[in-house]
Amino acid sequence: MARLEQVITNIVDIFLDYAEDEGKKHKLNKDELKKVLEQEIQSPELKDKINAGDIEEAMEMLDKNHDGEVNFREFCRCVSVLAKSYYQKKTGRGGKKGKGKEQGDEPED
Ligand SMILES: [Ca+2]
Ligand SMILES: [Ca+2]
Repeated sequence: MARLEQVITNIVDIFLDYAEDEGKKHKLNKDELKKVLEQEIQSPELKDKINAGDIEEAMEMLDKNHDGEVNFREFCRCVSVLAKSYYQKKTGRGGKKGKGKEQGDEPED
């Protein structure tokens, strides 16, 4: 399978694996969320981004519609936050509002 396809199917499969564990089959409750964050994210930096150390705070941050659970849309947002944070770390971009170097307009990539 192509790399991006793998990523896509992984995101869906991981979500469902944990979401189907208990309660509503297509939502992560607090316990399920805790397990995903514990088992599927190892890097302390990424964990920090979503407050994975404190499940109450992580849930607060991810549960945008405040129903007490993380649905797939909310989970995708979480993955996206993590991907952006990794991207910033890797490229040094997109973090703060860019000052841009003095008139340096040459493309670098
Ligand atoms: Ca569930
Ligand atoms: Ca929710």
